[in-house]
Amino acid sequence: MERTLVLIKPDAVQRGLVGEIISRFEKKGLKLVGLKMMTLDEAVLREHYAHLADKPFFEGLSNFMKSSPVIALCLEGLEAVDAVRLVTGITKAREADGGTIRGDFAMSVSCNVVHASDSRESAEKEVPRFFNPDEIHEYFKSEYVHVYAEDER
Ligand code: IDP
Ligand code: MG
Repeated sequence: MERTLVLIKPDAVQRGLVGEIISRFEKKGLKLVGLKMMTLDEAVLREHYAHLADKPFFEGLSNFMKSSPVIALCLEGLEAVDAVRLVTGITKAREADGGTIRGDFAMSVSCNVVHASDSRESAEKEVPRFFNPDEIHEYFKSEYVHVYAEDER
């Protein structure tokens, strides 16, 4: 099973959407294996958004991401990286499909309520960026019997 990183961003924390967002991922059938609230600093944001460091909006993005705590989630499931990105919706939230988290809860390209790893390679770097090994919990989830067919488990 694959693992991926989600950050519930400061706008969602401020707007009281944390429970709803976690619920969407749970209802999809993803397994929550890590969860914590954290306040991000400049160093982690520079690393996390290195691909955007030369963009004019980087400073604004960084200030936004530091403006309140975020909730970090590690989610596990079959092809979880792509499944979580689908549930998340596209970056420009006002154009994101209805039914996705960004499509249903956001209007902004910047304040788009969640971050989700965009590939397996990103997820493999991003999960350890936000979670120590002892903060990831391995456990049996009985629901898997119904979430997946036998040959998918
Ligand atoms: P993603 O979050 O959908 O993977 P990325 O291109 O990796 O999108 O951008 C990371 C984050 O940077 C976005 O989620 C958004 O918060 C912010 N961002 C991306 N493009 C813009 C922009 O054009 N203006 C302002 N903020 C942006
Ligand atoms: Mg991205």
